[in-house]
Amino acid sequence: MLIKSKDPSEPKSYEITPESGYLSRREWLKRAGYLGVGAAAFTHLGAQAKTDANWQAMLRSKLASSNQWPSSAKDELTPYDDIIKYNNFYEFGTGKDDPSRNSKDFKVDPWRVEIEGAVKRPGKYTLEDILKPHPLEDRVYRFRCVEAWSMVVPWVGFPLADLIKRFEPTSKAKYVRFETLVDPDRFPAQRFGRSTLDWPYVEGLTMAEAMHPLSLMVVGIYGKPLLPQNGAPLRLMLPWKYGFKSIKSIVKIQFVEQQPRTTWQRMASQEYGFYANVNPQVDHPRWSQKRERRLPNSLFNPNWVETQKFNGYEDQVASLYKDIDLSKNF
Ligand SMILES: Nc1nc2c(c(=O)[nH]1)N[C@H]1C(S)=C(S)[C@@H](COP(=O)(O)O)O[C@H]1N2
Ligand SMILES: [Mo]
Repeated sequence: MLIKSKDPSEPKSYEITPESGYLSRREWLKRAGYLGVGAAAFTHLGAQAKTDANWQAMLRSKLASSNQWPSSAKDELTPYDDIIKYNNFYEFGTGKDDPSRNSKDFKVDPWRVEIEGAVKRPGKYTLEDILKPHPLEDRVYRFRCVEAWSMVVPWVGFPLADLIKRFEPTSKAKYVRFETLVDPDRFPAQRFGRSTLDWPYVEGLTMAEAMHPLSLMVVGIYGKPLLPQNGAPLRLMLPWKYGFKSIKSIVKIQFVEQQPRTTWQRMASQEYGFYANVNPQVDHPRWSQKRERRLPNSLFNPNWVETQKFNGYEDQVASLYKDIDLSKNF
């Protein structure tokens, strides 16, 4: 990934307490009775909705009943304005401010999510089909880009595992492969062919990673519907992995036997691996991963914080990797 010279208009610095806000959030959800979505998780897909008309209203009413997070969260939240103006989304351009500038006219509809491969319920689903049975959860996660900047974001979404279970993967499903929309009318950078990335943007997870309770399918930020620059209408959030794994604007989910080849592996496999777990002990070939610039920050106050192994989620995810060498499988 390109590291651009510092933009003096970057947001200003502030203090932050480096400790997980996620656990206190879980605690809060438990107390509020939001956890244990078991029944919804196993709801089968009903008759597929025929129009795109209802999903936005459905999303707004679901957001209205989430939209809260504990004031006791240990990490100070990154302001909304920074989250929606400092982005990586190469379909809109490679600059950090390209996604917010070039997505103003982006229309989500029509949108379909295609489910393929080793599942009992493949098909093309509307956003209404996708959203319907899932209660939304607010989750404050740290988010760490491989370029060594980070944010703390109150995402709104639902567990990826709950969505996956509805499609009934078979025993042949070893990995999950995701694709972003390809549409040069909606994504300006795709009009220039393959000059920046090879479209579609592709990401992948092992089945165990995809089913992990931290893996979130995101539909909102700060209680508001996801904006195009952040990956509307559906994007992943995998807080223990570098940001590029959290693919935006998903239109395809495939269940496959072989490890998928991902976009950044294809671009530079010596720099970006399949796993991409946040790891201060394994430097990027071109820069250190020991610390990160927490947004908001500035040229004069970069607001460095120590990078934590698995971005601070080691207790929850380390068991997924007990049998692999993390310096080889970076
Ligand atoms: N389709 C797509 N998904 C993507 C990207 C992209 O360029 N295209 N960039 C990735 C990278 S490098 C990061 S750091 C995050 C940025 O998410 P944010 O802009 O919401 O902070 O999105 C990830 N998902
Ligand atoms: Mo990134």
